[in-house]
Amino acid sequence: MGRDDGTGEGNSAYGRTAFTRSKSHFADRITADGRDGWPVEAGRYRLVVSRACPWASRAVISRRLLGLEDALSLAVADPVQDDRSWRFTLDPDGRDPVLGIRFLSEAYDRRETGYPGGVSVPAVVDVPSGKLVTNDYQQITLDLATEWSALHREGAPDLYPSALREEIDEVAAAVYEDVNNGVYRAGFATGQAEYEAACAGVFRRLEWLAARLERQRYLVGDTITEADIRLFTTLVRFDAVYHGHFKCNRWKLTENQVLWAYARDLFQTPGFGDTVDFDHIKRHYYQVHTGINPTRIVPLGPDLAGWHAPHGRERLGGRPFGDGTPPGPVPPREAVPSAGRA
Ligand SMILES: N[C@@H](CCC(=O)N[C@@H](CS)C(=O)NCC(=O)O)C(=O)O
Repeated sequence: MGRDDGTGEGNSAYGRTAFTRSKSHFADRITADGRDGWPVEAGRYRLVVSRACPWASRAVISRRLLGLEDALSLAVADPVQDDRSWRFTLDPDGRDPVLGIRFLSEAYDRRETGYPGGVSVPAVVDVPSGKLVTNDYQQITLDLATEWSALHREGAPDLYPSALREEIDEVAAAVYEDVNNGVYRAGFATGQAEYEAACAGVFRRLEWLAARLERQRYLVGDTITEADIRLFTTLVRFDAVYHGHFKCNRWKLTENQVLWAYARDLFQTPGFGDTVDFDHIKRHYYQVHTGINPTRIVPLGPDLAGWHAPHGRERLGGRPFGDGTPPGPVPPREAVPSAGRA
């Protein structure tokens, strides 16, 4: 595949020294007032994701929880990129049926001719013009939660409640640095000391999170928020890819009683586990990062049956959806194939 540099980066910044993650290049926002030229509008935009990608999976979960499936359509890329990056090889004729393109890079090119940076998911594309609007993974979910409210389903939860924003931002920043991105810094370290610092940071922060979650069901307040979505997307990948492939192996998620129960609780909540494709996750990491897995062999484990075991966290109280309700079933066209389900 010729992608031996880690590739999880917008501009291939899996550098020779310390791993650094680039800022998203296209940061226009789709807003209720359309101030960047992109007003919220049902049916106008397409969310392009890989189910393998933790940053894209945040948006897939938020979209489900908020009931935006009909308003914002979804394109799922092949989990294994080629040297032209994300491609629509899962679709008939290898073309996204709505955008009519074979590679996500075509939407980037329509937005900026000769764009020299990398192509990344999540990406939101304007369907009429075929242009990329944003690949700003940090902002996309916040905007789905706040700017898209006119199109939310009835009973949609408030994933970014005004009164808790400061605390959510603070927890999310720590989770980003040490956990979401910490596993990548460990996995793509090119020196022993760099790896050890990143790996130790991952587990220090996970222990801090476990202490916090021992007495409260969710990370901030007593309902599911943006903070939980961001932690979940790393935890659900932990044993399948980060423990082995990224060498974050002090312990497995299943060995930490609190975090394992917390992750199972979310996994079993409609909108979380029903978006997860373990087949895409494993094939992407093990087959694409040939620098750290040159044989491209995908391991058979871990056993995924435990994700459905009772978690017992109801005893901590909490109201998963606050005054709202859980989302309905996954639309059949978006169901995760059985090969990827736990
Ligand atoms: N680094 C991205 C954040 C999202 C991201 O890293 N996505 C990964 C997938 S997990 C990606 O699309 N990488 C480009 C590639 O693998 O070709 C950005 O700067 O916007």
